[in-house]
Amino acid sequence: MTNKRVCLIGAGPSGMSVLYHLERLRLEGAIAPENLPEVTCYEKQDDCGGLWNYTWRTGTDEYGENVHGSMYRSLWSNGPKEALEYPDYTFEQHFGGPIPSFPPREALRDYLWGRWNKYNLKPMVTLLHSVQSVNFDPAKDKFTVVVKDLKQNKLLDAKDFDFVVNCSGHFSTPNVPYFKGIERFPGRVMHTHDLRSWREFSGKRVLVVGASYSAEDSALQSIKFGATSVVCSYRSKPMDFRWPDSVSERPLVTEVGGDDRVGAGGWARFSDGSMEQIDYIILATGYLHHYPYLAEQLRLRGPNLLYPAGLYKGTVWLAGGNNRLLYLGAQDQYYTYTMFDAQALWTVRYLTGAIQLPSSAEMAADAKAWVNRAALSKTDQENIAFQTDFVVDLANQSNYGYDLDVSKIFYEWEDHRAEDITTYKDRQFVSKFSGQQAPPPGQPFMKAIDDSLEHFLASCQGK
Ligand code: FAD
Ligand code: NA7
Repeated sequence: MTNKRVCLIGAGPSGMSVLYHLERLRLEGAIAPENLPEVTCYEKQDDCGGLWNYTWRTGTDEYGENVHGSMYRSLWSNGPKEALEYPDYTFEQHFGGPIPSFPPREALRDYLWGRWNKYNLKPMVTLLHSVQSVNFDPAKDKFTVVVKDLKQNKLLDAKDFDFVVNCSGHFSTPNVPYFKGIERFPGRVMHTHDLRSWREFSGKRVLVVGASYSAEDSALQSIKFGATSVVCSYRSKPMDFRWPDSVSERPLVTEVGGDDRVGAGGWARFSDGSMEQIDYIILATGYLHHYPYLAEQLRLRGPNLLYPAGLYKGTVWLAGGNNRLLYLGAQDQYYTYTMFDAQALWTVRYLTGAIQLPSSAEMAADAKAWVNRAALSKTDQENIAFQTDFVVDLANQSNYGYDLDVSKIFYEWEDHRAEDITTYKDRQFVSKFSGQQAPPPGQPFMKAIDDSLEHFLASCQGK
């Protein structure tokens, strides 16, 4: 009997956690050789890191692939680092001392790499290879995967796999709604996926559509970089933070327009009948589950939810009944790195035969119970409690070895956000795993411009 062959798609935090646990357990001798799967990890970018790799590119890349990156310059963590910290690799271990609770993107990327380098994972990833199609062949009882070598601009011969583990992320294909008149709007219209710098908003009046994390950050970053005003337009409910005076909220935009003459501005009308003069439109309207390379019957669809339907343990794709396609990180996210990590260890245990699946009926019932509970979960507190239970359940099932419940940190973080949305990233938390109290940041978030790791570390040491 040959060992199971696994196709792992994507080397962001989720995919790398799969490689991490597999290698860790292999080195610990915890997997019998006959149960050790043969994993091929394809990553279309030129490095591991997923969304945490910054790119200046937008649209398509040099190989004609859709640009994966949705992160912009000046991105500081939106949750406290203590809520995403790996218990077996703390920030203190990585940086050799305490750092503030809300690091910039480069610092978080550096931290991820520190953990991956423990097991020298990068050589296990086939970079610059984009998965083009995944089909399940019932006759062979295998997935057939076609991959493109981007550097050679060449489709490789199809390969057969027993399992596919999809870790391609779901904050990369923008959800772009239409608003009446938008094709005649005289200013720039962009989705947050394509945002790279905030400097162009200096001196401008900005409309932000959306009422979630990207909308919040767009409003604050625009103001931070000199926008004169920001109007946020919500579909369901306002964010309702204590905004600076230059930020306001309106119900849904119904029409936009303006004057085509050079230099003339635009306007937006809202469902309450009010109007605002605006120069730029930022669509902070979220992302689509979009897996065009997966065969129709294997594709997860739908909105960004805490528990997408049809996934046992939020992970095993139930439709079709072969249970050998897995999705990691497909959830809406409070927990991030540790949630992916618990999911990854669960996946590794399943791939190596340590976890056995129950019957199809039991799996469907289990998934449905989570879906039903998620539907009843409305407030931030309920959502955090829901995801905590989800993560802890995965961790318990996979014998993770640490209690990943950091709900108290999340509740406190929500309180800080409600107190003052402009200062919550200046607050400090205590690490559950190192016991370390974070120091205050070198500069408050609303004043910090240089987002480089070098500057961040220097400013920590200056404290
Ligand atoms: P991703 O990071 O998206 O990685 C997926 C990988 O799959 C990519 O490397 C991609 O190139 C690859 N891939 C995709 N398709 C293919 C293909 N066909 N073939 C081969 N490879 C493919 N989380 C936080 O914890 N804190 C934050 O502050 C935070 N800020 C965020 C800000 C923004 C603007 C966004 C969009 C997200 C943010 N997140 C944040 C959440 C983020 O989703 C997770 O932190 C994390 O990156 C998800 O990891 P992942 O591996 O599941 O997906
Ligand atoms: P989210 O959290 O999925 O939020 C999307 C927002 O966009 C949400 O407020 C939606 O309103 C709104 N939306 C979606 N479609 C429309 C239309 N048609 N009209 C108006 N508003 C709309 O995405 P984010 O980008 O904020 O965050 C994703 C990740 O990136 C997150 O993990 C962060 O860490 C960064 P709704 O409330 O559903 O009515």
